[in-house]
Amino acid sequence: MTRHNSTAALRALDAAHHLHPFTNTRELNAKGARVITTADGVWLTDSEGNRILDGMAGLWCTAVGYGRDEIVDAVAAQMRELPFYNVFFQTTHPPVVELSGLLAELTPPQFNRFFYCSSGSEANDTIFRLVTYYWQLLDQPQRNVIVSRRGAYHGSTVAAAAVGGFDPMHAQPGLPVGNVFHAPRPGWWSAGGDLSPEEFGRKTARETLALIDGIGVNRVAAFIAEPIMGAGGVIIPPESYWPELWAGLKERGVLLISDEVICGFGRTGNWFGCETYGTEPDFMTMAKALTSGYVPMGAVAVSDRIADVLIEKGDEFTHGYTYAGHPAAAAAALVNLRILRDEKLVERVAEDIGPYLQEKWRGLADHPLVGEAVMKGLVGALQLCTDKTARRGFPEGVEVGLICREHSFNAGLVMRAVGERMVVAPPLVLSREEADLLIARATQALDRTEADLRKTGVI
Ligand code: PXG
Repeated sequence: MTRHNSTAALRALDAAHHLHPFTNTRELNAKGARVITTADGVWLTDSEGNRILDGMAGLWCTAVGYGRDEIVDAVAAQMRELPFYNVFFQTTHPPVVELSGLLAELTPPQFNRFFYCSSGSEANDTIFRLVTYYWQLLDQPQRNVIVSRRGAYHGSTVAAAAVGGFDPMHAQPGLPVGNVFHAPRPGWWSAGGDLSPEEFGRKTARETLALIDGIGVNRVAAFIAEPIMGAGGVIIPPESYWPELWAGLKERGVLLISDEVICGFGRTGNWFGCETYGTEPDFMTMAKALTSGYVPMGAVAVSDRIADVLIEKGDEFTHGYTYAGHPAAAAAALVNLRILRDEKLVERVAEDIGPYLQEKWRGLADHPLVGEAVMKGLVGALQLCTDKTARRGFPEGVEVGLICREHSFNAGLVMRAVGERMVVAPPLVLSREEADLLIARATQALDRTEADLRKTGVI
């Protein structure tokens, strides 16, 4: 067993020397970070010995759950055999070769070539460079605009942050957002007004196509979107949205980048979210559940029609990362994907644990604080509100999501707060008993949040 310093000592050292991502350091240091020490299955243990059900799969990553010795052993064996070698300068190595072959089998038929990196952000940066290079090779260099969506998260590197539609990131100086346009997102709760979700889905798709037409189709290189927006609050689009949008993109010859960093590898009940919604993207961004987060890895899936142009017309693609296709990461990905395939975890999301949790999750809509309770596959959200019929949120300054998140943690469940939405994306190995516990603990968190809000007179 690993020995640790005391929680207080770890917190003090962390506060003194560690700058955390997406964190207000002053606030964090005033209270001290939660220290997670071990994990197994869907369970985390903190430095005080508390067992917490991980409703967020790490950070949308650990599809196969924690403690899979098969992955650990494969990584250890790989590191003994070949801990590192690069894939530049006309070299390769067995794990990355095998991984590429397996990805070609598991991804939709148009994908047979893969470019590697270490994160979703790097994968998106790679795609942006590939997209503009592709149009340049086709003698259309003016096609360099990327259309994204408001509220989208596509990563934190400079290009990925610029393309994302996350306002607080754009408010920080220095992002070159010039060639990016943001379309509306299909979040019915906040923007649907009097329309039915289906009408609203179609309307949002048409607005997106109108934005593209306004920019000029001959200037638009690609449209990027997640099948289901994840970090933006688990925005599950109305069923009408993707068919309408996909038909319009195809008609206009605008490339589709499906950011599958969260939706990929079973999360929505198919291997990829684009399969759930019937689109045929030209690129897929992959990371997170590619290795279940055991070792960092990202990848870009490049469709045949793009790859054929790059290979036949292009010269050297002057782009690459030292750790592209890292042997240990590739070994982790290989075993992780085989677990997903051989244990039929994707089918399990579609046919068993997905429907089971969805039904119970939707029942949370009866709670006085919950306006909508939505879930597709194993990714869901609760919209917190003060008035369900008027779809009204909370007064300025009431951080209801953060209050609920704290109660959730204290009840032994990790839920993520996105504004007034509570989101979950548990490991795909979640059992029915654990699903029941997830619902019981989410209910407890909602009850305690409601009690707090009543005490302070907010509701
Ligand atoms: N695309 C999508 C759709 C993502 O969700 C990235 C790209 C970037 O991946 P990397 O590996 O560079 O982080 C992401 C990442 C959250 C949260 O709080 C979500 C992400 C990252 C950090 C926090 O929900 N998603």
